[in-house]
Amino acid sequence: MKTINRLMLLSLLGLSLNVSAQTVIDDAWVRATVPGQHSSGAFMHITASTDSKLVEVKSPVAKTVEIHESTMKNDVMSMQAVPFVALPAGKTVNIEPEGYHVMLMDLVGQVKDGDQVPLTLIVEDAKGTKESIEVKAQARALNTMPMEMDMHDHGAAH
Ligand SMILES: [Cu+2]
Repeated sequence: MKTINRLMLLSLLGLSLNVSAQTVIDDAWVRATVPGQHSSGAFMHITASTDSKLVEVKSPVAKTVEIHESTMKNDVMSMQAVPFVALPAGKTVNIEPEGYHVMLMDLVGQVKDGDQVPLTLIVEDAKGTKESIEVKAQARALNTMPMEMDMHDHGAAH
């Protein structure tokens, strides 16, 4: 009996050692920008096979890329940079404007509707092993006015 248990334990350990971390990215997209706009966001669904976290995102279209979390306080939406986004095993985590999102800052140029924006996601598993995932995110124009337009002073010319 003891021998069998030990063998089972060994085979279980062997199995878990052979399973490599695998993270699936679905529906990645980037908000298209208007000329002169400095920042945008990247959004996607992430499903990790083991408990992991998204620790870093890189993109050639932006000089700075941060992971942000949007929060609602007294009806005011604000956001701050966070060090990582937890990716529990088998659970799809939405990276979306209302929650965690990837902020593309200091854009090197306009992100036009239909552009394929390369993103590199760094995912770290519970053992600290880092996996680098390349994604092409499609740029999509939204019908809503970009945030920066709200800051124009329309009354100044009068
Ligand atoms: Cu943000």
